[in-house]
Amino acid sequence: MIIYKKHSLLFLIITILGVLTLITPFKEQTDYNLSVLYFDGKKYDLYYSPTKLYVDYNGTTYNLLIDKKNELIDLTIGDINSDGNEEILILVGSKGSLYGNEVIIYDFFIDSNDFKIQEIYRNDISTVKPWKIKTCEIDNDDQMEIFIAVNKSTYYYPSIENRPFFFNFKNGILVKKWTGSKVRAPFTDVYFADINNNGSDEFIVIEEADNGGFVIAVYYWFGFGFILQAESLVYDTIKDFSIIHSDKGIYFEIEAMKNGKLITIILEPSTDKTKNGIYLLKERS
Ligand SMILES: [Ca+2]
Ligand SMILES: [Ca+2]
Ligand SMILES: [Ca+2]
Repeated sequence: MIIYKKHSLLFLIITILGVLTLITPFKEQTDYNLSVLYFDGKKYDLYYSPTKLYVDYNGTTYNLLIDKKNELIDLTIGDINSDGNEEILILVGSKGSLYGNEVIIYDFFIDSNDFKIQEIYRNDISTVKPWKIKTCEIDNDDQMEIFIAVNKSTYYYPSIENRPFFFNFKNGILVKKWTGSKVRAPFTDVYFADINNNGSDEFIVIEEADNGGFVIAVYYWFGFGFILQAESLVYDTIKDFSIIHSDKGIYFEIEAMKNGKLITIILEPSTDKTKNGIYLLKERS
């Protein structure tokens, strides 16, 4: 009888664990993020998860991720053809993959009061292993750039490393603007924001420091490449990075390991210089 009880207890624990494992991915599946898409000056809601991407227009759902074999790796929105409406750009890849296979661009329009989604571009870029896509405006010329982070080797740098690729969308295709083998050092993530409010986004890169650790480096576009404008001190690791827009300007909030401790730090531009003679992204005290 006791053995039976032990077995039923074990069975109960296994059942609970089983139910929990079933519940956990289900929770993630329904935990959509909300983004905003402008169309004819109006806002539409765009919902996404790794396996879902849809627009809710007047209560009707329009699915974009139709191919069930694929998952969403990353997405971005932006008016890449300068017509006043934002397009949706996505990277899709095989289920469970860190890298995308295809870049797909969708446009939206109203036809006889019907909301229509049109795929305007699709390209297999699996050979360069893309993992991040972002629209940005690096040269203030009314032609948005499309940034794609890829993971590949190059002729001069044969090791597999993250590389920054920039494109423009011209005549219905992605045209290379700048495809760097690297900026200054290997990077782990990138962001864009117009920190100095001059109409051009700065290229904000989390990169490896020379002697270990990581720095946040801010670059600006200058004609045919990027110039380093500011950098942070070196941190053991940078776990989280956010760009905060406030009345007093833009600053960064990071979660970083510093001297073995995980801390939240506010970084802001300053006129102090680092040992490299570069403006310091200073920790707010
Ligand atoms: Ca557009
Ligand atoms: Ca541009
Ligand atoms: Ca700027």
